[in-house]
Amino acid sequence: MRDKLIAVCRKFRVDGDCVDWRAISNGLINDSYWMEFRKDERDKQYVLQRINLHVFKSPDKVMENIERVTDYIKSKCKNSGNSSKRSYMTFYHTKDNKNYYIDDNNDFWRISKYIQNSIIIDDTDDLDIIREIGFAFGQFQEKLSDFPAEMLYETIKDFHTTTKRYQAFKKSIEESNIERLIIAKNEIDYLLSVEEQACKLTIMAENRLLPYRVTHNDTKCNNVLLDEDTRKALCVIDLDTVMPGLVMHDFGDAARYICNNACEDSRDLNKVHIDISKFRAFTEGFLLPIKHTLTELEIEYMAYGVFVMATELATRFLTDYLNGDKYFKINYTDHNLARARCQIALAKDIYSNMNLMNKIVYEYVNQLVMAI
Ligand code: GN1
Ligand code: MG
Repeated sequence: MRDKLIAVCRKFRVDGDCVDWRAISNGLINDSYWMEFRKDERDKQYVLQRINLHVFKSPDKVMENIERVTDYIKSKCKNSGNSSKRSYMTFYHTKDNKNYYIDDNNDFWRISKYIQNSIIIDDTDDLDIIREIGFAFGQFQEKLSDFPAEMLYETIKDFHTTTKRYQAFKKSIEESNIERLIIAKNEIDYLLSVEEQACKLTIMAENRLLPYRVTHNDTKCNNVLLDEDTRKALCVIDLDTVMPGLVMHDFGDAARYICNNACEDSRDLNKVHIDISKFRAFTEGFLLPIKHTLTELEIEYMAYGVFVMATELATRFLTDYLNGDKYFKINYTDHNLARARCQIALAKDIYSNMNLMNKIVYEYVNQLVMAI
């Protein structure tokens, strides 16, 4: 493996000796590796990734989007007086000036600069870090608020079109093997029973009640790099799904992950609930950079977006379970079922906390901070 990875790095004109490497295990889609090379006694680190071609059908378009978005963010940072190279991603190019390389197996690779002294976290109880992660995603959206959305390809069609996710779910129910269908009966029944509520934002957007903005669309907290020492956010990463979407998608996806008292695939469902202190910290951070840009309906449905994203993802995990685990990487046989169960438990808890969560959103929009 090591030799293969080194050979790919060479295509991007990385030279020197490879002195260390390891697989980076987070992420359910692409394969990622940290690589270190030494040249003239200086060490340089990189992140090499193999793109999942089952998920991304036109990876060259993904890379075109990424080039445009990273260039834009870079110029925004510079114009605002932030010249730190740690606040944006840098991708390397091959000899023929492409920011990707396709090998003899038709595997699709890209390589970016490893940002020094950066860490990612998968979960945390530290409210300052949670606020910071909220701020990073809010600011990311704010930075791209005047980016021409028509310049972006739709890298995964209908990624957060919940109605389409439900169509795929229903098809998987029809085509599933009977054993899995029986095992997942309760989960299927629940998700079908909330279809209308889950699809509400998609329908509102289609009726032009909610605006499409340039959104990240995959706002798990491990897609924010933090400074190892200060724990301040440096840079938002994993830009594969940056495309037009709803602000509640980014808010909701991040909050359903970081404010869950348990991890995304927890099998201890008693532990799964939305932690209101975390939700408060996240909301404060996320809304600060963008609250002045939001419409009344966006504010009204912001917390609702957390329910929608938990439900949509539960539907996606269960669809994949019924389809025989073709989309998300799994670590054991019923992993996708466990993930779906966890997101369903979370969705139910979010639904019962909706009034309180709405109240918190309005507090931060109006900048009234009250202790609960
Ligand atoms: C996938 O690979 P990762 O962790 O960045 C998925 C997201 C899901 C997430 C669930 C392109 O993201 O939509 O929310 O898993 N990305 C894609 O953990 O489908
Ligand atoms: Mg991703």
